[in-house]
Amino acid sequence: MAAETTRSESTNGTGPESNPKVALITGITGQDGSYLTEFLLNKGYQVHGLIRRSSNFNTQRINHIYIDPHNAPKAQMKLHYADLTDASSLRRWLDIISPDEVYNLAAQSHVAVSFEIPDYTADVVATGALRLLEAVRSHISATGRSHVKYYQAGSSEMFGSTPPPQDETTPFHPRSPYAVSKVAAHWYTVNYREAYGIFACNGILFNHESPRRGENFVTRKITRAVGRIKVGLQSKLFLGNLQASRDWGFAGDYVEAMWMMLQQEKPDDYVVATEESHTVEEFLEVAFGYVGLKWKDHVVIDKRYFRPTEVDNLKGDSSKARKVLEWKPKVGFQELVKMMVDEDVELAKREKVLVDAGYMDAQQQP
Ligand code: NDP
Ligand code: GDR
Repeated sequence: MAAETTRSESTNGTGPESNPKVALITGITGQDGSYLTEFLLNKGYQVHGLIRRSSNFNTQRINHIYIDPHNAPKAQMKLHYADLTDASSLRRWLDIISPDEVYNLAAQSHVAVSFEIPDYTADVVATGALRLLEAVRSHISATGRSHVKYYQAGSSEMFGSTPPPQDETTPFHPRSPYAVSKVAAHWYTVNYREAYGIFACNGILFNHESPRRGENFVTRKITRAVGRIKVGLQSKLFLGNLQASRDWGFAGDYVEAMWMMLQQEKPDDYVVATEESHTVEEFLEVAFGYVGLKWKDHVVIDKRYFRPTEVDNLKGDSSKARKVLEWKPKVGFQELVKMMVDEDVELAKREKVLVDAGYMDAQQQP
């Protein structure tokens, strides 16, 4: 991808003559950010993404849609440096970009890691959402742009130990620093809606996966291992609790629901889920079975992957989203697992070429 100066210097806040809608996305480099960007570009939006500084490029998931504004001044996706821990950067970009819709997807999103770095997780996930809401509020107050809409990436983790099925009325009982922080972000969003009349919505999304899922979430960890075991690059897969149940959908379907929430007449909160739940063990069965392997020959339980407090069973009731938004998932569980395995077998084959040519160690993962 192009040099960093290109990204931070690229914005003048003016759209092309056709006057497209303008979206601002935090967390654009993540799984959901990449699918949401593709979705909004297809709808004709101009998309601005806030990315954080990293010593390595962190834009792999959006490289395929990035056009250097030096080459194409009207490139419809632009990237800018900011951070949810830096309030001034959020307000500055809001003023420069003047978005119609703001999607707050940025997070330290790994539940287990949140037990290791709780302060940081709270700072980004809870206070970060507050900083962005406050930036939106003060931007509206200074400019009168009261039509700006805000989406908050809420999570089924907020339900924690409350038994399924979980819907918008289910009490929260969060079980990790990450989940507690998401509960705070949820209520900040409700409060800014009630106190200032901001069009702010909480999407309470259940787990959603894809071939772009981070490699240390359990689904992708499994499908990466299946690919590598299939081509002979790996033999063991170390996992924690196999009995946890999750309502797993496809990320591509879920970003559509985010957008739909912001197209309604009134702001509200919605659960987004497939309404089907499977254990990690069932995921293993389908993923290994699909390529003719037996998971029990390869999986080793490692206590280090157990969490101090676990969320045992999540299964959403998304009746409200299905009725009001007319949203429903298109990709089912089996199809999702197969899609991820197919992509990861291809990825492993490419790794194998590098290993066989002596360019990569089999233990290494690019
Ligand atoms: P990812 O972990 O894939 O992406 C997180 C994004 O946040 C990345 O772009 C990351 O940047 C960015 N980020 C992290 N810290 C900061 C920071 N301090 N300042 C600015 N940006 C930061 O998450 P997903 O795409 O899977 O999820 C999107 C959102 O939805 C998250 O808020 C997540 O908590 C929430 N969610 C996800 C669900 C799921 O199943 N995927 C379900 C429910 C909610 P970088 O690339 O540099 O790391
Ligand atoms: P989750 O996703 O915690 O639901 O959060 P994750 O894939 O990390 O865990 C799902 C379940 O699998 C069990 N598990 C393991 N998990 C990981 N990561 N690694 C392992 O080796 C392993 N072995 C077993 C876990 O204990 C857990 O029960 C995701 C994130 O995307 C959040 O940001 C989001 O809010 C929620 O989904 C909804």
